Amino acid sequence: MFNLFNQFKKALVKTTTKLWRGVEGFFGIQHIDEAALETLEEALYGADFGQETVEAVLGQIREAYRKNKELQGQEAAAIGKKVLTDLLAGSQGQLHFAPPGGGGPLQVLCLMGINGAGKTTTAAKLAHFFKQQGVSVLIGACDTFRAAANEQLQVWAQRLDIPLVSSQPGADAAAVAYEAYQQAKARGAQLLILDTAGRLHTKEPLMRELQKLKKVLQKHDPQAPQHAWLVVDAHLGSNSLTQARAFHELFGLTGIIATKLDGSSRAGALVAIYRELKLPLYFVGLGEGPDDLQTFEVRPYVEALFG
Ligand SMILES: Nc1nc2c(ncn2[C@@H]2O[C@H](COP(=O)(O)OP(=O)(O)O)[C@@H](O)[C@H]2O)c(=O)[nH]1
Ligand SMILES: [Mg+2]
Repeated sequence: MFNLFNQFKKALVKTTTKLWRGVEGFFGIQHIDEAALETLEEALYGADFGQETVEAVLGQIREAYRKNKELQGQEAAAIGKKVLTDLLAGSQGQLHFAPPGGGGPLQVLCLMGINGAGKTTTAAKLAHFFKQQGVSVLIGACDTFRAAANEQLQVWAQRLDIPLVSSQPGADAAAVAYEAYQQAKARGAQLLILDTAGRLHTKEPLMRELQKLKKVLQKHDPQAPQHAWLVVDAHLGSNSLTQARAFHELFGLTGIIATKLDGSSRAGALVAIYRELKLPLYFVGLGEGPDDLQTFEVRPYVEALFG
C-alpha cells in the first residue's frame, strides 16, 4: 500500500507541479488573499476539473476565508482535498475473480476509445497485472483495422507470455471476438481482454462495429461483455468527458481507465467524468512499460493534486 502510494505520487508529480506553478506556492503561503484565490481558481480550470468542481472547491475555501481572514494556504488545501475526496466517493472500481485455480465464469473485458488513447498498451498491461494476481487471461486482438495492431499485441503477448487470439488485418472484429471467446472457454480462462480499433465517437461505421461485437459476444453469453471500459488519454482533459458521454450512450460503459497520467497536467478531468457519469475508475496508466499501471485510488490521486 505504501509503495503504491509513493509510486502514484511520483508519477503525478507533473500534475502537481503544474498546479503548484499555477498558484505560485498557494498552499505554502501564510495568509491567503483575494489574488491568491483567483490564481487558484485559474489553476483548477487549467487542470480541467470543470466548472462545477472548481466552484465546489472554491466555494468552500471562500466560505472558510470569509469566516477567517487569516486562513492559511495549508488549511485551504485541506478543504480542497476534502471536497475532491467527497466528490470521488465510490469512484474506485473493484473486480472480483475466483481464487487462483478456482475457475469461475469467464468474464469479458472490452477496451475501447479513440486512436492513440493507449488501448493496446493497456490491454497488455492489464493482462500482465491480472496474470500476476493468478487470474488466467487471454487477449483477443480485435483491432483488425490497423495493419500494425496485431503485430504490436503479438510482441506484448510473447514478451509477457500471455495467450493471444488474432486474425488478418481487415478481418471482421466481431469474428475475432467470437473466436477468442471460444478459445478462452476451451482453456478455462477467467478473463478475456478484447483490444479494439480506435474510433472517434463521431464516426458511425466504427461505432456500429462495436455494437456488432457486443451482439456476437452475447450469442455466447448474454451478460458479456461484463466490463466495457473506455480508455482515455489524460492529456485530453475535458475532451475525454465528451468521449465518455458518447461511448457510454452507445455502448453502456462500466468503467474508465485513464492513461498517460505520468505526463498530464489536465488530470482534473477524471473528477469531471466521475461527477457526471458515475463510472468507476479502475486503473491509471503511468508510463509505457508493462508495470506502469496502477489501480486507481482516491487518496493518492487527491494527495498528488493537492499535496
Ligand atoms: N507515457 C505514457 N504513454 C503511454 C501510456 N499508455 C500508452 N502510452 C503510449 O501511447 C501510445 C499509444 O498507445 P496505444 O496502446 O498504441 O494506443 P491505442 O491506439 O489506443 O491502441 C504508445 O506510444 C504507448 O506507449 C501511459 O500510461 N503513459
Ligand atoms: Mg491499438
